[in-house]
Amino acid sequence: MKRILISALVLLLAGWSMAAADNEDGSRLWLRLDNANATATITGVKGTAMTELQTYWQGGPVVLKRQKGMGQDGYTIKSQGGKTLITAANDAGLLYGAYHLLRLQQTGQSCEGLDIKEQPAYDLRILNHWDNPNGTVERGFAGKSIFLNPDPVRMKTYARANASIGINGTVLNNVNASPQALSTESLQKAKGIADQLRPYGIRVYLSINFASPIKLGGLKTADPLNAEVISWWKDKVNEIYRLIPDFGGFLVKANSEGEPGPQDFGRTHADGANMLAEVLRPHKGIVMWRAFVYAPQSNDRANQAYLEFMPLDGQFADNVIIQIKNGPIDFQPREPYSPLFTAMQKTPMMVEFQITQEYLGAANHLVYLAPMWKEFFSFVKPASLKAMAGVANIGDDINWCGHHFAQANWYAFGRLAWNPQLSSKEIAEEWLTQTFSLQGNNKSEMLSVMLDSREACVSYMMPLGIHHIFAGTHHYGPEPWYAPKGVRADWTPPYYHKADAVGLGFDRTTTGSGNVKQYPETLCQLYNDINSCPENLLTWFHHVPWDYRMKSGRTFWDELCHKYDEGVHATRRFLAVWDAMQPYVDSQRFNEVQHKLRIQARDAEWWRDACLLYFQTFSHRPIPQDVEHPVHNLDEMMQFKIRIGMYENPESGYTK
Ligand code: GCV
Repeated sequence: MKRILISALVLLLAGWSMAAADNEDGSRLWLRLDNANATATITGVKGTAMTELQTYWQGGPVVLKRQKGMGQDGYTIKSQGGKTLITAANDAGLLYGAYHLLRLQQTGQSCEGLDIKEQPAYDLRILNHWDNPNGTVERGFAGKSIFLNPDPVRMKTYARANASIGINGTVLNNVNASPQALSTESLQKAKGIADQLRPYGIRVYLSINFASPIKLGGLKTADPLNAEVISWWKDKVNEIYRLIPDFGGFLVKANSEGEPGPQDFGRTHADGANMLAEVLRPHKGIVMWRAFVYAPQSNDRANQAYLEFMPLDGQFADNVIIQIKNGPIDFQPREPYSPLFTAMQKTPMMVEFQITQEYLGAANHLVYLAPMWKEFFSFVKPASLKAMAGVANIGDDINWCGHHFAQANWYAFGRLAWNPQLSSKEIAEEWLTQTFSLQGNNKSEMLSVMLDSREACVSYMMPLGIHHIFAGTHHYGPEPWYAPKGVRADWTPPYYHKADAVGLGFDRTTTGSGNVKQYPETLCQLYNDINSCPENLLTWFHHVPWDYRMKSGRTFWDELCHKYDEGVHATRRFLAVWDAMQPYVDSQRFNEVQHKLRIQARDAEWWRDACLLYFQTFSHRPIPQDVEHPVHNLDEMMQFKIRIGMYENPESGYTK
């Protein structure tokens, strides 16, 4: 009887632990570390690095030592006489070294005989939150802002997650900044957040509204050369530093999409940025001034940032960094790099990537973004940049990012900001191993899904250089026909695809908008000639005739149909691979990811059928026989609409 009871107890416990394993909700992100049984013997600096090691490190003694000679945030890890020695020039370096060690442990790598030296590529590795004072998140697909009512437990996980991948800065609010972001009440709140993030080496920054002196300060002007305005900013900045002594600085969206800026007062971007830079200088603060500008009257939006910023090259103060989106338009699934990066020679620059998937299926599509960012770095030398920013995909959803696999993009951003030389595969493998406990073939299969996912997304949304054919405003789903009366032309897809009886695509050659001339000579020549232009950017740079012969031997129209279809088939493969993971993944995360992959596969069909049927009204050519044919007609597809704002993720995608 006793034996039976014991067995029952064992079974009960086993059952309980299986149920526990069955219930992962993703809230621990990639930090699924078990508390260590033994406490490591640690000497050296105190603080977070020590606590993390004491709590999670399962190996022998670790010594943390500050040592001059290394660059900021860099560290070495060495195995020495039965101990592991982490040295760094600053505390943050020790913390990053500690996380490196824990990562080795968590990914099952050897922690013996270590001789590691790491130095981040950039001093500033920063997240940009597009969070509004009311808690909505612009282009946020994972719930409300985590900063609305900052929960200390969540803040701690947020800080740990960031520090574990080297992120050391965060902009708390939307670049479409409310003047209220600088009110005393908001600053008190920012102070509270800064206090929670500081122990993890993370500084806070704020986006500002350039007209704050008027809207918040009651002045008549926000002219950056006006003495009263400068004095208002000085007082405000002093107030900020009294509350947050290590405050990082300002992020500014000026004279862009209706936001105020120095041009409203007859001044230049340099006048505006430099005024703020001088005010911040005594506190060692910086200005990140965005180059995301475009005007409705321009014949090519892709030209605009270059035209506005090149004349100012060399005129910015040395604590201003120009923050440039990776592509010249706006975070499309594929863009060439923004030509400003290779043109500006005398101005510190940083790249802005978008981690949140505004244009890549929101939190419904599995799209691993590292390959896209690596593609950027294959054109722009990492060393030519000062820093890296990423628009966060984080919200108060229990799993932080809406889609479990979207966490990989947050992770990849941090890892690449630390070391842009890491491969997409290395990063994906690290993340996958830590986040899911998949082994061997299962892991390889899921890795291949992650690595193929960006190209698949390009194929089912916008192959061959097509861009910006999204549904109006919320940007979820296809609407290549969207062009309501009264809406600015450059906010409508026909401005970009220019489909007509001849062909498809935007002529940006020397005889078109001239955009190719903004690139260095060799690239200019490459892109300018339709025969040498890479096919994955063909309609970005050329108006391509429907019967143009592609490298595959197919006509352009047939190739387009095949590409869309390939994208659809890829998403079905992703779903099939995931379905086979069921025995190896806890049920909650399995079901949630499966649900999203089903949406993605349906959405991919939606994209293909809507785009092909619509473009067919111009091409007048049949969809090839070996391409799956749409079951709905174009009118039916045009009637299907997703009704959401820009602050939410659609619960389901295409359901027709
Ligand atoms: C924060 C795009 C987005 C906007 C965003 C803007 C920007 O236009 O759709 O939501 O605004 O980029 O980056 O400033």
